Amino acid sequence: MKYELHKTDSQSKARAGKITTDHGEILTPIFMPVGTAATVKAVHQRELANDIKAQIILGNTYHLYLRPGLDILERAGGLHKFNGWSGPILTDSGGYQVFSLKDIRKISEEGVKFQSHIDGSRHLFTPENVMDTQRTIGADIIMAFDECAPYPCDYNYAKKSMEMTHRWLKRCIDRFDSTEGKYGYSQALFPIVQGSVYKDLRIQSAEFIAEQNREGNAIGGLAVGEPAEKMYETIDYVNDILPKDKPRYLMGVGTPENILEGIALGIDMFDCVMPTRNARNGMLFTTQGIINIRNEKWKDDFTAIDEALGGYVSTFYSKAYLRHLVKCDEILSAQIASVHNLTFYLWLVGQAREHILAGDFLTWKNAMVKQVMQRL
Ligand code: PRF
Repeated sequence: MKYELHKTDSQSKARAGKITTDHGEILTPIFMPVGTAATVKAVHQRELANDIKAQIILGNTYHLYLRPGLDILERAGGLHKFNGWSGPILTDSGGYQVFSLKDIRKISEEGVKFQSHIDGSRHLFTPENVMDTQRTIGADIIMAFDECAPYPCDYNYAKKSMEMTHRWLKRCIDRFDSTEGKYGYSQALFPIVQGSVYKDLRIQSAEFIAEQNREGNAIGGLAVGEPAEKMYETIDYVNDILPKDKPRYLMGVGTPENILEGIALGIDMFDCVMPTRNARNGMLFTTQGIINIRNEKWKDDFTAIDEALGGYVSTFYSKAYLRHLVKCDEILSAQIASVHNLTFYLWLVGQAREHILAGDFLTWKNAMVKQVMQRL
């Protein structure tokens, strides 16, 4: 994997760059659609590539390990071959997913023992076996095994948790560097900054992560319930420490506003279930603002979902028709809304990139936050 920094904005910390993987190039800043179980829910690969113009998608180690399981993924020749997405893929390590199992997991120095949410079977994730699992899944970018501390979290817990995440990172690196990809292309390992909302811990963590000198770095443990201002403040000083010549990934974020503010603070990569999950609940993000398509006011609005956005589903289908499908619980509603929301998210980061290159990012960003976050 290679990262080229094309331009840093003069009025903010926003950056435009390019990541090159063995499965293709990613122009940054970028949003990565979430494909937890080897599918971006309700979206075909052809739509992802041609309509949404996704450049990289995400998969989850936890879910893929449980189903279809490593034997099937290895026999398929890895996740790209299995699901037919031939572009870059990133897998999250399962750190975050197993911690959300709360009552059915136990954390120790060794790793995390947990019970499957599907059949209650017992499993152990360790930094070592999570590296092996991500080798088998075969993502281009794989994530270190970390603990995402809950919010709120007392200082002592946050400190112990961060220190364990650092020790786990060393174990991840040892295992990763002593193994190879199974399918003939290279993989990169990104470490994750933790430290909850405590400035001294975050600085210590960012310094430790930067020292490891991996191909890219991530910030975890944010967007877990803390106020947005706290999140921005944290990103700001962490990014001052993370190397400039490597991509920075803010995990699990967020709303269009969070993404634009994150870009302004020097983040290059984002992922979030919001565009797809909210789509399935009837919430649409558009170039003009946010729509709850279930609302009575759209019942006879025969205009396109989002004329200004362009793209097939957003201009072909009307708001009234989509509202009708949603009210009838038709599965096509989930498809249309998911493709639309993802098209919007990819458009937003693409526009951000163009404005960084053009030199007017900050004024564009401030106007765009207001425009796209208003409720219609
Ligand atoms: N760690 C990992 N994945 C994550 C997070 C984290 O802290 C978050 C936090 N927003 C989302 N996804 N491994």
